[in-house]
Amino acid sequence: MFKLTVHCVRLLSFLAVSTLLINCGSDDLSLRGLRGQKKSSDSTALRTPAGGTSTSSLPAAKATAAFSDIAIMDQGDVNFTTILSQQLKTSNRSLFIDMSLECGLLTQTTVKSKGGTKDTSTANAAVMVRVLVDGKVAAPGEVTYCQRTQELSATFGGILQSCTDANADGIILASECEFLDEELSLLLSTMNAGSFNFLTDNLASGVHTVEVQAKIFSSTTSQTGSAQARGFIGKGSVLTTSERLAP
Ligand SMILES: [Ca+2]
Repeated sequence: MFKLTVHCVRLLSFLAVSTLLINCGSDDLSLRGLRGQKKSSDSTALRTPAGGTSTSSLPAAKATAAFSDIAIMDQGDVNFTTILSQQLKTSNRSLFIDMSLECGLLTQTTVKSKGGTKDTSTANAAVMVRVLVDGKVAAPGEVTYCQRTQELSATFGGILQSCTDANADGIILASECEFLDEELSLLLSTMNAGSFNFLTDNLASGVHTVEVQAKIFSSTTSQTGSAQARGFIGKGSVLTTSERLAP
């Protein structure tokens, strides 16, 4: 029987001013066999540090798993923030951490142009993940789970509004006509799931803390038009296994 703790972390920062980390609490629940995972006699245990579990009471285990329903939405940047955390007691020196995450991007660009002037807008968004084991970054370091750069350019003549013979010479030139910008917009929003394997070795025997951290980066540029970029994180799961590496 696998003993799991599912904990829910929501990170809300809609206003791009500050981020608020809300721990939605943890509930112990038992799962009879994690889908796709081999059963073994090793107990699978998960404890959240916030739960105040005494590390001395943590049983030795070969694997631990955690699931989370995270919602990060931000107009600007979110620095590395812990989205999943677990502890594992092991005598092996190496930990393999398999982190799976739903990763979403929204990029929107609008260009406006008249009189043959080129206008360009760009939007760039990315979600990066890293894993800390006992506070140290596990290999291979920072990994990009999703990233997009969107650039939109246009050179328009403009929309003719009205013409007047301003200098009363009986001839109406283009310079005596009023044009409004022609406009073009493109919005892309995608969500994908991906996973990556992280590794740390040369650990001492004992209890180790694994923290998964995510970061959202976005940047935009525009001239006459406008642009926006956001990153999203959906559901995540992390499976940590303790193994003895071949020499
Ligand atoms: Ca004229």
